[in-house]
This record gives sequence, structure tokens and C-alpha cells, in this order.
Amino acid sequence: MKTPVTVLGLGAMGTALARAYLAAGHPTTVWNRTPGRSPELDAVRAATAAEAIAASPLVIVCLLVDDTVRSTLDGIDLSGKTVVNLTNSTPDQARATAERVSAAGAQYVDGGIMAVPAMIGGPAAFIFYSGVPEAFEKHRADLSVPARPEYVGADPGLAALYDIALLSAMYGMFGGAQHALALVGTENVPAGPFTERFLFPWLTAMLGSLPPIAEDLDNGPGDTAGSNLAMQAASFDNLTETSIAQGVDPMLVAPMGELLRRAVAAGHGDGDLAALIGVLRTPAE
Ligand code: FVH
Repeated sequence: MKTPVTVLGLGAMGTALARAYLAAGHPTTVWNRTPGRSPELDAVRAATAAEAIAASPLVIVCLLVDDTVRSTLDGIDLSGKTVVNLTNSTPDQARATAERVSAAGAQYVDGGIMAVPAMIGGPAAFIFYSGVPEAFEKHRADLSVPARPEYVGADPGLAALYDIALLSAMYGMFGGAQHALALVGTENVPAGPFTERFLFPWLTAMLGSLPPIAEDLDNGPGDTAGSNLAMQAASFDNLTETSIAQGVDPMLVAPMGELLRRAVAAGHGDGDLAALIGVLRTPAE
């Protein structure tokens, strides 16, 4: 028999998770604060979170934010359970939840979902996990149902750190793309063909610069430096100037111009983009 699973939270993501467990044949119990969500799920519906938790050894929590996890779990006996919290959290929130959950008798694993609901159960979805290693290993097969599990360490805050790092990269990329679309839109360039013919191929080609940047970070600058920062800082003003001239708020690109200027002022004009990471780690005065 497959491990019985409880899913707390039937928002878009909790529903996708519950659907994946049901499809894989796991006895699945669900609870949601507002009753009646996702009526199509053929799961056991618990009236309270405590009743839902009592039903399964593996409890998956997928609520809006950390506060909601706290208010949902506090005061419930979690003895003998494995609690896997997939709610988006900061590393410190994850560590604090780990303490509270283990004080209530459970083993805690934190997770960061790298997928949107439609990707759950598909090949591109993965989930970072960190926390009690034995609990993760015990449920590795169960945790493989919704997405490929990527265990990153015993510190319960690590999955959140990896998650936030990837989300930061994603928002940076989308921010840049949105700025580009806003710019060409001022001259009525249609977004679809521009994206397909130029934006997507350009970003895809530029992603090739990431491994050399990582290599520089790990092993020091290599022989072949990329485009130097002094040049990039000098031409960056044109981005802000063009945005303003076209009536587009430069708020998404301006911080990168500022970082380039700081890097050059700190003596990294001959360096390449890898040098920016050290500057980022040194807060501006
Ligand atoms: N959806 C996505 O694209 C992303 C993908 C990556 C991971 N995130 C995180 O997953 C968490 C849940 O996200 P969601 O998409 O399921 O969010 P909603 O559809 O808005 O559902 C929110 C659920 O949280 C429940 N809830 C809200 N407040 C409370 C509360 N005070 N007490 C108990 N439950 C609460 C809400 O219940 P209700 O409003 O229906 O009663 C929903 O079940 C999230 O951390 C994402 O960052 C999703």
C-alpha cells in the first residue's frame, strides 16, 4: 500500500499536489481553511487540520505564507509525523518552523517548489528539500510523486535559500524582458514576433555566459574575460536615457547601472560580470 498523505491547503498548488498523489494511488486526505475548495478531488476531506494530520504519517503543508503555517499547526500534536512544508518561506522562517514542529513531536523537512501548478507531475518540475535527512530518505519515493526531489542539506533553511535564489534569478529575467517589451511597445512593435524572433533567442544565447561566470566565482578569474565592466558602465547610461525618452520607467534596469558604476569605482573596470557578485555582497555605504 502506498503511504497515506495529508495535504493542508487547497490553493492552486495544494490542489495540484493532492491531484498528483491521488493519481499515483496514495490514500489522500485534504484540508483547507475555506471548505469546498477543489470539489473535483476524490480525496478524503477532513473538517479540521488536526483531523487531517491524524490521518497520515506524511503531512504536506502548502499554504500562502509562513504566518498561516504557524496559525494552522500551532497547538496540534504532531507526534510521529513527518511534516513537509512547501509554503514559500525565508530561511529563518523555515528554521523557526523546524524548531516548533520538532518540539511538537514531528520530523521536519522544508521544501521550495520550482514549478507552477500546471508543471506538477511533469518532467520539468523539481522541489528543493532540506531538513532531517532520515525523514527525507524515508519518504524519498513519496516526495518524488509531484516533482523530482532535490535534497540540499540538513539545515532546514537551505531549501528556502535555494528557492529564493532561483526566484530572484527568474524575476530579474522577467523584469528585463518586461522592460524590453515596454520599450519596443512604445513604437507599436508587436510583442509576439519580437519575443519569438529576438527576445527569446537573445536571452537563450546570453544564458551561455552563466557557466563561465560561475567558474570564475569558484576558481578565480580565468584567461578569457568577458566584456569588461568599464565599457558596460559607460554604455549603460543609454539604457536609462532611452527609457526616459520613450516614456518607460527605468526602475527595473536602473539598479544594474548603479551596480556597474559601483563596481568600476571599486576598481573592477577590467573585470567581467562575475566581479559584480563580490560588489553585491558588499553593501553600499
Ligand atoms: N502557484 C504558484 O505558481 C507557486 C509556485 C511555487 C510555490 N508557490 C508557493 O506555494 C504556496 C501556495 O501557493 P498557491 O498557489 O496554492 O496559493 P493560493 O492559490 O493563493 O492558495 C493559498 C492557500 O493558503 C490558504 N490560506 C491562506 N491564508 C490562510 C490562513 N490564514 N490559514 C489557513 N490557510 C490559509 C488558502 O486557503 P483559503 O483562502 O482557500 O481558505 C489556500 O489554501 C505559496 O507559499 C506559494 O508562494 C506557488
